[in-house]
Amino acid sequence: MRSFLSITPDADSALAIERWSSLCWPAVSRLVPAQNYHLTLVFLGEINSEQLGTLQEMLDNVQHPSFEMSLNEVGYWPESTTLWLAPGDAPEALCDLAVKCKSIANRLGIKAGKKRYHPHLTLARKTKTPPAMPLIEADFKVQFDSFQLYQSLLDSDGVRYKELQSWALT
Ligand code: 2AM
Repeated sequence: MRSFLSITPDADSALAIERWSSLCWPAVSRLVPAQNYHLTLVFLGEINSEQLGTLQEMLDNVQHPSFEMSLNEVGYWPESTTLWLAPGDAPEALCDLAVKCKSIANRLGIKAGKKRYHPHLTLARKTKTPPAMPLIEADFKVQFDSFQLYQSLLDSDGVRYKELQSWALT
């Protein structure tokens, strides 16, 4: 099962971001829909059912505070042709949570990669040309009170993320 841990904006924030994104990039055909918005904490890749059970038990013991974050920076990675929205200043609480999740993944034998953590919400993938920078500035203040384990599924409509479990940030 292909899976990842992430934080997810609440429905109102996600819709506001989606409205803004479709106003800024009306010509981009591959804009990610609001229901797929998330910021990955750690990408786990393929995990088996035994790893899944242990992972869930370990995550049950995570104690972490909730936090607010401003999503106010837009960028484009040419290598992955990804247009993204990110916190200009990532809160320590987010980075610490990502470290905790990565360390749990490592303890499970999942190689979570050595790349520097760049928290981001993907707005579009596989854009043919780099989209123009937005005319409307981004500044979305979002409160994160939980984090989630998702399964990534590929069906005829494209990629779909199924929430398997959510844990409260308190
Ligand atoms: P992305 O949004 O920049 O593509 C599910 O695929 C999530 O895990 C996405 O947010 C994706 O980031 C992230 N991710 C991180 N490493 C990945 C990898 N090696 N393969 C696929 N997705 C990865």
